[in-house]
Amino acid sequence: MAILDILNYPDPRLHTVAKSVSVVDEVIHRLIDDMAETMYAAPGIGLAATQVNQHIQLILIDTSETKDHLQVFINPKIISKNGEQDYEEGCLSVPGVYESVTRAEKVKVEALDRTGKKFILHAEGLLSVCIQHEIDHLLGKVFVDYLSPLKRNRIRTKMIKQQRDR
Ligand code: GNR
Ligand code: NI
Repeated sequence: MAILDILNYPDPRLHTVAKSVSVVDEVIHRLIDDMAETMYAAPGIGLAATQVNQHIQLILIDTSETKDHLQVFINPKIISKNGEQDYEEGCLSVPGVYESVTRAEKVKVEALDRTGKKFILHAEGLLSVCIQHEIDHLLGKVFVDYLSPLKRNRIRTKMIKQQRDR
């Protein structure tokens, strides 16, 4: 396994739209293993392939306390959503920034698991927030895109300075 580099905002590659996965083969399995190691090491509760510069529809999530409930979503699609919730979000690609974002309260998601089998999941609370945050990455969207242009520009400047001074 290997720890992969995570793209940092405002890297333009974070705005790439991911392609769907046609076959769940050993190449995908290798990427899943490396992304899992990367996510747990960060540490984060989710990771989208976009963040490690792999532009395919693959996301990993583990919102468990014990960090032993890895959930893999290939070609995830939100088939229904309802309600609203505000959550203070963070992102491994925007380190040190936490801002409130309004999203759906509950989502119903259809995806393939790591064996290529289709499943449907009903999520609410943090898991629902995380699924929506990760699917946004696959669409080339980062949570700061929901903030005002003023806030977003302040974050952009802060990130550029942070990366320059590292
Ligand atoms: O680790 C993460 N924590 C988090 C907290 C609130 C809302 C969303 C997230 S996802 C984030 C990991 C990440 O950047 N995934 O793309
Ligand atoms: Ni993120």
